[in-house]
This record gives sequence, structure tokens and C-alpha cells, in this order.
Amino acid sequence: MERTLSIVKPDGVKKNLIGEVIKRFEQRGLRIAALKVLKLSKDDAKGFYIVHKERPFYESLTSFMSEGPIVVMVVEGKNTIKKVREIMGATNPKDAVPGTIRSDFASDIEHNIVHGSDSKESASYEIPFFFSSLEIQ
Ligand code: IDP
Ligand code: MG
Repeated sequence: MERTLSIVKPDGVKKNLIGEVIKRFEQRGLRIAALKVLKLSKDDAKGFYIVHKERPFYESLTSFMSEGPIVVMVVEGKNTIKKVREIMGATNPKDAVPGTIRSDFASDIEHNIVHGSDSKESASYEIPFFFSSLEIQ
């Protein structure tokens, strides 16, 4: 069993895609082990995306991620990190395989609906960023 952190980003929440994202995870046999709605401050978003602090899009990304409510969830199952990344599709929706969330719904490389941890190391930073062990069942 493996856990990952996924987020329905502000654009996904605005487009009423919370259920759609969860449905796609569940249909691939993954289980939602924790879930909540919250809004990040700009500083929260900067902390979450600290690995990207040198990137040219850091300012814009952290403004976008703090502009409205998001849904954060822990997804659990076999090979969850890889499966969630497959279900999401490539970062840039133009490169994403049809049938992936980003291909189907994202408007551009920044506003791409969904987040998923890219490695076990990232998941072990990102899951406790949002959830205590008591909140993961
Ligand atoms: P990922 O979400 O597919 O793992 P990362 O490279 O980790 O992609 O980038 C984190 C997020 O930053 C992306 O999901 C996207 O919202 C944003 N982003 C990535 N590259 C760019 C870019 O070139 N311009 C603007 N935003 C970007
Ligand atoms: Mg990433």
C-alpha cells in the first residue's frame, strides 16, 4: 500500500470537478483515506511549493493556489503515486493524453485542475503538510 497527496486546485473547485476527480481515482481502485476543503494563504502556498522556489512561475503559481478554496486528499492503494499521476496527465494539458483529467479539463500549464505527489519523498512532505495521522483512516 502506498499513499499520495492529491489536490483539486482552485480552478478545479470553481469548475465543479471535485466529484469528477474523486470518481476517477475510485474507478482505478484507489481509496480516499482523508479529505478536506480549505483555502491556502499565499505563505501556505509558498511553503507547500517550496521545491519550486527558484522557478520563474513560483510567484504566479502560489498566487493561483491561494486564490480560492481547494480540496486536499490522501489517496491510498497499490502504486498510488504512479496511478494518480497517470490519471492526472502531463503538467501541460497540451501534452496530456486524452482521457486524463488535465487533457479533459485544464485550461493551461498553470491552471491544470489537479495536483499529485511526484515521489514517495514528496508524499512524505505533502501529506503531513495538511493532515495529522488521526485524520488519515
Ligand atoms: P506537476 O503538477 O505536474 O507535478 P510541477 O512541475 O511540479 O508539475 O509544477 C507544479 C505546478 O506548477 C504545475 O502543476 C502547474 O500548476 C505549475 N507550473 C508548472 N510549470 C509551469 C510553467 O511553465 N508555467 C506556469 N505554471 C507552471
Ligand atoms: Mg510536481
